[in-house]
Amino acid sequence: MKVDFTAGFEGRAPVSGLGVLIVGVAILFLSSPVSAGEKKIVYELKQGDHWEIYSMNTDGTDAKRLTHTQADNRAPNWSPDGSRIVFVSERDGYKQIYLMDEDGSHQTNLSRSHGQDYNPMWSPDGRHLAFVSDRDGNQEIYSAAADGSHLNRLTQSEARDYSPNWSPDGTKIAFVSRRDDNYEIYTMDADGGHPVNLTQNPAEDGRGFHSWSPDGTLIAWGTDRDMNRDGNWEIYLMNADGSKPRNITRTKSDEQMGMLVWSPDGRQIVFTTTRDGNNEIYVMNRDGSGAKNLSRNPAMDAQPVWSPDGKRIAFVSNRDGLEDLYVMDLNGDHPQRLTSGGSGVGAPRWQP
Ligand SMILES: [Ca+2]
Ligand SMILES: [Ca+2]
Ligand SMILES: [Ca+2]
Repeated sequence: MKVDFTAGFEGRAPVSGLGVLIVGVAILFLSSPVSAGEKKIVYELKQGDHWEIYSMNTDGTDAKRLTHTQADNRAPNWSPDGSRIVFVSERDGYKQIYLMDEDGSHQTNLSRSHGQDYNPMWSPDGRHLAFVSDRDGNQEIYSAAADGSHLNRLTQSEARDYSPNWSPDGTKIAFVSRRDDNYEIYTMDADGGHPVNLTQNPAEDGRGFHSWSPDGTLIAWGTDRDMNRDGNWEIYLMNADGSKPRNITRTKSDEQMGMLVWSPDGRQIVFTTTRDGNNEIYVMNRDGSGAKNLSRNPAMDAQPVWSPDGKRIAFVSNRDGLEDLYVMDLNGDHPQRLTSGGSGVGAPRWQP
């Protein structure tokens, strides 16, 4: 009999007894210090006409509301050490980058502009944030230290520059721009130097998503460059310097693909696709082989994120009528609903 101690440990209230104590101690020894202990999921929940940010345990217990404004608070994401949460708040009348501690305390406006500031991304060391702002007239990428100091404009083009993504070693930022008249993926140094067009193709590259592999050697992205071949979007992979672009999905179905997330060990990619007639969550090996439908449900299944141990996936679905948050095993088994009662839910992020 296969027993998943980790799921049992995280998913149930503590039970007294020597056996449980021994198992608990064994788990503490078997786990890395980072993954030991109870993790949380942070997410956005729509209440009435606006969104607030909540956190809860990964079994759905102990849901806590962290923001209390009558304006939208959205897109939460954990600092790499799991102690703070960045999010986008409209409490000041326009989108601003806010930070708070894990328990919702010390909510502060980091971006402090009169433009729209959004899409905050933590640097891997947690010391900086990159984000998008239109404060200077069009979309540019900025960075700031996590205390709001050292604001730095990183891009300088009349076109849209957006979707910043730090390389895992923190030295570069990948982003999408239309500066060369169509959507391309670029990288630049973390201080904005040396922008390089990696894709150089008349198709729309990275308009939907792009993502570094955890080891920093590869970038996966969505593109329609095969429209003339079979008329649909594909996921491509290239080396981090732009060399060797290759189509790893190679499907013929007329599908929409939404989101792409690497597994923590970098061996697999989870993505969403409509290839089976409705939005489903798929996993594949990083060379595109072994593609498998995990959600297997005629309802909308979207916004997948991996647990830090790579064993489970949190996602959003309306399979029970309303949008709710779910977790399932990596093979798609044991889907469990975690939320209920909101008029919308999104942006789940697992605590590192
Ligand atoms: Ca620009
Ligand atoms: Ca292009
Ligand atoms: Ca589905």
